[in-house]
Amino acid sequence: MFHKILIANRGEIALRIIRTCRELGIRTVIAHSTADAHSLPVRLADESICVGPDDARGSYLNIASIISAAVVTDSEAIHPGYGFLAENPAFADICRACGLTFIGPSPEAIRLMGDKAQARVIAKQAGVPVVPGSELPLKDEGEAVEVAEAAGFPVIFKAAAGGGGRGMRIVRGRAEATPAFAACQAEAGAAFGSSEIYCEKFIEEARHVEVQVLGDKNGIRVHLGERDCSVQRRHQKLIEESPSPAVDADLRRRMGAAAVALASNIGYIGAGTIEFLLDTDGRFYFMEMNTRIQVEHPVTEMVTGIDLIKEQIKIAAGESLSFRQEDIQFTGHSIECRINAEDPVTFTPSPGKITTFHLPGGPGVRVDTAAHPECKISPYYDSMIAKLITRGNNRMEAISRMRRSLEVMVVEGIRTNIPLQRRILNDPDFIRGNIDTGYLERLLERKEEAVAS
Ligand code: MV4
Repeated sequence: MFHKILIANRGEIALRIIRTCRELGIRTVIAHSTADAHSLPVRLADESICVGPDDARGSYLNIASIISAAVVTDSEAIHPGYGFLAENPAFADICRACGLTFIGPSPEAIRLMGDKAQARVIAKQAGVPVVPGSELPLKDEGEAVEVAEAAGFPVIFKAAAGGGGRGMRIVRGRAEATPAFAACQAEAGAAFGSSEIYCEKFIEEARHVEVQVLGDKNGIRVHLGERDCSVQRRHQKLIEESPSPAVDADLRRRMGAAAVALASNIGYIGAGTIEFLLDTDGRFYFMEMNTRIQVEHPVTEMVTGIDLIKEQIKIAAGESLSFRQEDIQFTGHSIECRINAEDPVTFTPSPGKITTFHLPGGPGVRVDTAAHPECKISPYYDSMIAKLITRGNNRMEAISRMRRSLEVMVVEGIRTNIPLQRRILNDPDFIRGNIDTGYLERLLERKEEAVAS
């Protein structure tokens, strides 16, 4: 096992990694920006090292600075958390070249799954259902129209180097296809440095359901069930839960087997997530694979009892998985609400100093946050300030615990989306589990029920 790990991240995930390292008896070094010099992760890690200025490009994304920090602190491994360098194959390559263990999959696996068009081909080869569409990146407008017509409108054009909803265009008819293709291609080129585009049939009213997998060096691979992430706005997830209200034991087994088949096909080692679309007829289709730990990993931990960060670290250290698929039991239900520093109506970021910060507690309540009273929420980073996670013996108990938690959570000094989360948790459609990727947009259209602050 490692003696010392450098954490190349900030906020709640940095704290989350520190906590598991303490349990494992591993020393931690937090690499931080000047803006985070007084943050909780800096105070709680065993060591800290400043890697650059407030702007993430000079610090959390600064590969040379982070590698140097790991070397001078004698760290053996780097945990990238999520975002920043977590899915940067060049960074994983450099870690390897410098004799540092990147706590994550191989650079080859990151690179392979980072090309979303390539990932589709690999999924198909592994026998995993994919949405009808193009097998290779589209050459030109002519081919785009051809493939779109074969798939049947509506279709969606996606940037091969995109992902997570970036660089996508929904196309409802033939007339829109040519201009949409050109616009999508230009956007992709400017945003990702690759203008490769692929096409899929657009699945309406789908749910976003993703499967957590783990793989070790011996080729043992398991799935840890699914998370339903359908409550999102502009591809920003607001609420995640496990299990999905739309997935029964049989579908879980089939989706889990598909996810494991894909992971096995690429010899995947580490923690990963396979995203699927689940249509209204209960059919599922591969969308993309995320080769990192995800924000919403706690709901999986709450229903499986498995510490995913601990497993990531053990796998990276070369240890074998200590359990098999049949050992994994799913018990109860867990929900996560992301608490963001933003206006609950306009969604504009709301940085500033938190004056009052009161957290809920009691049975089945977990809060992952690095925020605290008197802390400053910086404008330089993501607006998520806390994750409120509840667990119950069933979905309704998890909802009740989330409702009572949201009722007593107080954040003053900045605006937050807590009022919006309260509204969702009291919405009859959400309570029924009647959610799809268009759910939140529809709720926000219903202006008559103003968000109660
Ligand atoms: C889709 C889709 C429907 N059909 N692909 C969004 C995130 C990225 N992983 C892929 N995404 C989607 N891909 C096909 N073929 C629906 C989404 C999608 C979505 C689309 C429009 C508006 C909101 C959405 C929310 C989640 C997923």
